[in-house]
Amino acid sequence: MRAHSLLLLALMHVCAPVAAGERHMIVIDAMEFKPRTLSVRAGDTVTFTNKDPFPHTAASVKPAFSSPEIRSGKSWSMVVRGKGDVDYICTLHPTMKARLTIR
Ligand SMILES: [Cu+2]
Repeated sequence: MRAHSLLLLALMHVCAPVAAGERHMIVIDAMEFKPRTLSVRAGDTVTFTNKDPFPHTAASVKPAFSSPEIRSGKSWSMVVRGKGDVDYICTLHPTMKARLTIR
C-alpha cells in the first residue's frame, strides 16, 4: 500500500506540466505576509494563501503586480517578472508590508 502510494506520487510528479521556475508559497496570517522577505527568480511562481478570516491583497508599491482581493481560505498565484527588490503591501491594510527580492 505504502509502496503504491509512493509510486503514484512519483508518477504524478513526472506527469505534471513542466513549470518554468520554482514554486514559492507565501501565507497571509494574522495580518502578516509570511515569510516577510522572500528571494525568488524571474519566472518562478509565487502563491499567496490567505489564512485570515477576511480578505487581503498583495500589490507592489511600484507598478509590478497587483492581486485582486484574496478571500479567506483562497489563494492567488503569479509568475514573477522583473529584477531587484519589490516592496509590496496589502492595499486593504497598508501597514502590511513585505518584500520580494528577484534575482
Ligand atoms: Cu490585508
